[in-house]
Amino acid sequence: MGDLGWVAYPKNGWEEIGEVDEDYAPIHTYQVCRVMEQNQNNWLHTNWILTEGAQRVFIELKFTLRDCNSLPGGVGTCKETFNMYYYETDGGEEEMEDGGRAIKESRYTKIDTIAADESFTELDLGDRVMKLNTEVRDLGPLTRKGFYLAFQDLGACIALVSVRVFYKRCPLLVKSLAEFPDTIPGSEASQLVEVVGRCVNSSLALYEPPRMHCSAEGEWLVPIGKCVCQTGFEEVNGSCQVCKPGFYRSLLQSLACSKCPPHSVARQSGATSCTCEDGFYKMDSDPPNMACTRPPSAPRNAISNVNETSVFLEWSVPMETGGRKDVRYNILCRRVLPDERGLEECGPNVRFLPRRLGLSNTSVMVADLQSHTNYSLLIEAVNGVSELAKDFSRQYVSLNVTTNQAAPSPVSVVRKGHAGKSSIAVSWAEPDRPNGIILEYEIKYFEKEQDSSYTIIKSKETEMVVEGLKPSSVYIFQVRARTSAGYGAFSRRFEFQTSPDSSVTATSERAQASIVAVAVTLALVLLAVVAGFLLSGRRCGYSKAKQDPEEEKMHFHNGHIKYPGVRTYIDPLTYEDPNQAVHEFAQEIDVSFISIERIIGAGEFGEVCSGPLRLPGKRELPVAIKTLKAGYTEQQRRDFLWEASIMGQFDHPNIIHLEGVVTKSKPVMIITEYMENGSLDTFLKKNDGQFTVIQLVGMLRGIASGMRYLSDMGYVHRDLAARNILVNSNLVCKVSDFGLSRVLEDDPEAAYTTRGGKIPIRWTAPEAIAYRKFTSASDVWSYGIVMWEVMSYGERPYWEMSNQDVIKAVEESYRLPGPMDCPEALYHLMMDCWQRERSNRPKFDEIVCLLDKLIRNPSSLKKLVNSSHRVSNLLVEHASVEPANPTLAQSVGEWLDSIKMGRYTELFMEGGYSSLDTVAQMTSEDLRRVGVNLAGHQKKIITSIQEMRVHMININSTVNI
Ligand code: ACK
Repeated sequence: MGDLGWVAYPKNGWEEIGEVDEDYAPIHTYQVCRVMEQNQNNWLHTNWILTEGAQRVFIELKFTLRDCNSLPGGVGTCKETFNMYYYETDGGEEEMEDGGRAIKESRYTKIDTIAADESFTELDLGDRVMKLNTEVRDLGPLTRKGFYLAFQDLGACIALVSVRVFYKRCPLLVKSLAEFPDTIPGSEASQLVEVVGRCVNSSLALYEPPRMHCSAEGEWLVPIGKCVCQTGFEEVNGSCQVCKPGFYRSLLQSLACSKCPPHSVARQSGATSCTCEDGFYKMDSDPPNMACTRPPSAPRNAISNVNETSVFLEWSVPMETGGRKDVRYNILCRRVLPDERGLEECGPNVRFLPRRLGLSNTSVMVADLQSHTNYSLLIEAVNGVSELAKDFSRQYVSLNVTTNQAAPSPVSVVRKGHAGKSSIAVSWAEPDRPNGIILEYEIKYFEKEQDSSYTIIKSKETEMVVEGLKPSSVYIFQVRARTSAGYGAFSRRFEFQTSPDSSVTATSERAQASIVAVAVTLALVLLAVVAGFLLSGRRCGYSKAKQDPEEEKMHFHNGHIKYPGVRTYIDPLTYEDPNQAVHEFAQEIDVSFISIERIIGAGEFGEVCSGPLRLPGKRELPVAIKTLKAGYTEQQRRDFLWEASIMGQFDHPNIIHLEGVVTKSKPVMIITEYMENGSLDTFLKKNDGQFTVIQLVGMLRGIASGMRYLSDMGYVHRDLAARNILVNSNLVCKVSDFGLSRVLEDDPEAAYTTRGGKIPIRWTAPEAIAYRKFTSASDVWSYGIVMWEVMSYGERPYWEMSNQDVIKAVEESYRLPGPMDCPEALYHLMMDCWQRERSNRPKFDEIVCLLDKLIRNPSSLKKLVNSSHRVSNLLVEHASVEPANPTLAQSVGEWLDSIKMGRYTELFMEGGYSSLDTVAQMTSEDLRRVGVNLAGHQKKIITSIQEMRVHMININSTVNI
C-alpha cells in the first residue's frame, strides 16, 4: 500500500494513485489515461528485482482498460493495448542514469503486447463494476542477478492494479530415505533438472545413488534408485530401526531383519549376521540364511566284495549328514603287516576308481592290491564344515579284507634279439605284478596280416629263439605269463622282421633304401592313424573285430558303443521336485550381473533378449536371455525351467551352452551363450548361395557331432530341424531347443497326429509318426531333412505339400529330390538317413566319420546330383524300392548300379575287385577294407554277393554237365 517508488517518464504519464475497489477496499494502482492526446509514449519501470538464481520467472498482471468506443468524443488516438519490457543487469539502481528519471528505451527487450480480455465503459464506472483482466507471461533464460520490468503506454486508459513476479522451485523432499534439496528448475519449459539425493537416517544407496528430476513446473518427477537401511537395520515407517536380538539383516537387498537360522544366535541388537552355536559351523560360501551345520556321522552298512586283487566297497549315507548336502567320502587304505607288525599305508601303486578322496557316490573300487594280503580300509564321511570342526573326531567305518590269488599282469615289453632269415630271438621282462610264482610263459606269433593262423610255444625262461620262420617277413609276437592262478593277459603286439634270404640279398641298395622309405612312410602313416584315433577318442565304422582288449570293456548302449566317461542324460522327471532338478544342473545367477540390452525374438514363454553377463572375476560374456513372462502359473514356470534342467547336463561345442538361470528374482530367466547369427533356417535364407560346399558340410558336421554327443548320452531330441539350430559368428552350428519339446507344444511346425501327439511331420521318421517310436535313429531321419534344408539354403521340406500328402508320399517310398548343386555324396547320405528300416540308417557316429572323410577329400564333393534328381516339384523314388538283379550284370560297376550302390564302384576298383569273380569271394571284412562302412550297405551288398554265388554255382554246374 506504500509508495513503491517506481519511476514514470515523462512525469505527466503514469501516476501512482490510491483508490478503492468495488467493495470500497483501498487499492494502490498506477494509472495513465491520455487518450485524447497525440503521440503518447509513457514509460513506467519497476525497481530492480533480484532473480535469486531463477532462470525463468513469471509475471502476472492485473489491470483494467477502457473501451475506446465508449469514450465520448471519438476514438482517434485512443489505444486498447500496452507493452511490457524487461532489462537484465547485474548492477541495480546505480546503473539507471538520471536516477531512472530518463528511460533508455533501447536497452529494454519487449516481452509482449498486452491486450485486455474485457475493457470497461462509462456504464461500468457508473455501476461500480471493475472489469479486471489477468495476464501471465514468462521470461527466460535469465542470466544476470536481476532485472527491471517496464510498461509502455502509447495512448490507452489503463490502471495497473497488481504486478506479481515469481518463479517456481521443487521443494525439499524426503522420499524412500533419500533427501532431495530445494531445487530451481532449468530455463526451458520442457527441461528436467536431474538431482542426486542424499541417503539419510543411516541408510545407503542400493546399486546406484538415488536420483529425481525437477520439472519447469516445480514438480519432482521420475525417481531412479533408492536408499535402503544399512545392514543390521530395517526400514519401519520411513526410518531405519535396529534389528532386535535374535534377528539379523546381512544384505542390503533384503527388506526386513530375519530371524537367525537354526543353530545360530544374535545376542546383541543390530546384528548383521548370526553366530553359530557351539559345535555348529558355517562355510564362507554358505548363504547367510542357511542353518549352521556340523560334520556328518560315520558311513553305515559298509560291505566289501573281493575279486582277486581288487576290492569293491559299498556303504550307505551317514545317519546324520550334519544338515548339509555336500557329504563326501575319503578312503584310507592300509596294509596289515604280517606278525602283528602294525599297518602300512597302501602306497601309490594301488588304484582307486573313480578316486580316493572326495567321493560323492557311496562306492569305490580299490584295485591293484597285493594278492593274499590283509588290508584295513577306512571309509570316512566329511562335509563342507569338517575342516572347520577341528575338535570333531573323524567319523569313519572300517573294513578288514583279504585279497585272493590273481593272475599275473601283462608282460609290458617284448624285445627283439638276433634275427636270422628263418628265426628271431625274443626276450621280455617279468610282469610288473606277477601275483605269485610264474610257472611259464606263452609266446604267440603269426605272420603279419595272417592272424587267422598262429602258433603258440611255451618257455620257462624270459627269452627264446623262434625258428621256422619265412625270410624277409614281418611277424607279430605276443607273450603272457602263467601262475597257479592262471594266465595273465597277452602283451600288446610287437612286430619283428626276419632277415632276407641270401639268394635274394643281391637286391640293390636302391631297393633297400626304398624299403626303408616305405617302412618309414608306413610307420608315419600308422603313427598318424594311431594319433588320429587316440585324439578323436573313437574310430569310424564297425571294425569291432580289431578292437584291443581295453575296447572290449566298452559298454553297449542302444546298439552302439557307449564310450566310458560319457555321462548319461538324466530325465528331470526322475526328480520329485522339479526345482531340485534345475538347481542340480543349472547355476543360479544373480540378476544384477545381467544387463538386458535388446529384444531379439519371441519365445513360447516370453521375450528372448540379449545383453552382457558380467560374473565377478570372469570376462564379460554376451548372452541370450530367455524370459518367463509375468502372470505365469506354477506349471508354466516348471515347463520353462525344464529346458535348463536338460541343457545344463550337456557340455559339447555343438550343443548350446547354458550359463545359468535366474529363479530367485522376477522375471525368471534362462541364460545361454549368445549366437550372433540366430537360427540356421533364417540365416541360410538370408545368405542364399553365399557359402562354399565345404562351409556347408562343416556346418552339417558340427550338427552331426552335437547329435552324436546327445545320442551317446541317451538323449533323443525329437525336434531336430534347422529352425532349432543356432549359428554363431564363426558359423559354428549348435543344437538347441530342449524345451518341453518332447511334447513339441512350442514348435509351430508341430501338427497333431491321429494318435493325438503333436509332431513336426516333415522332419519326423515314419515310425515316430505312426507309433511314436522316437529313437536316435528317428533323430537321424530328421538329420537327413536338416541336411536337405542346409543344402537348399533353408527351403521348406516338401514345399507346400500338405502334411497328409507328405505322410502318404513317404509311406509310398517317395523321398525329397537332391537340392540344386548338391554333391552326390551328400545326397546319398540324406537318402540313407531316410531308409524306411530304421536299423539301416547310419548312426551319428558314422555320419560324422563320413562327413570328415568328405571334408578331407574335397574332390569327393565335386560330382553333383544327377539333374533328374533335381526336379523341385517331384519327389524321387527311394533306392530301396527297386529290386536288385545282380545276376544280369556284366561288370562290377553295372552290378553295383543295379543294387543302387554305384557310388562304391571306384572303391571296389581301387581295392582290386575289378571282376565279378573276385567280388563273389568277398567277405564282410573285405567290404569294410575297401571302405563300405555303413551297416545297411554292407548288408545289401553281401546279400547280393550271396545271390551272385548261387547263380555262379548254377552256371558252373550246367557247364560241367
Ligand atoms: O531366428 P532368431 O534370430 O534366433 O530368432 C529366434 C528368437 O531368439 C526366438 O527364439 C533367437 N535366439 C534364441 N536363442 C538364441 C541365442 N542363444 N543366441 C541368439 N539368438 C537366439 C532365435
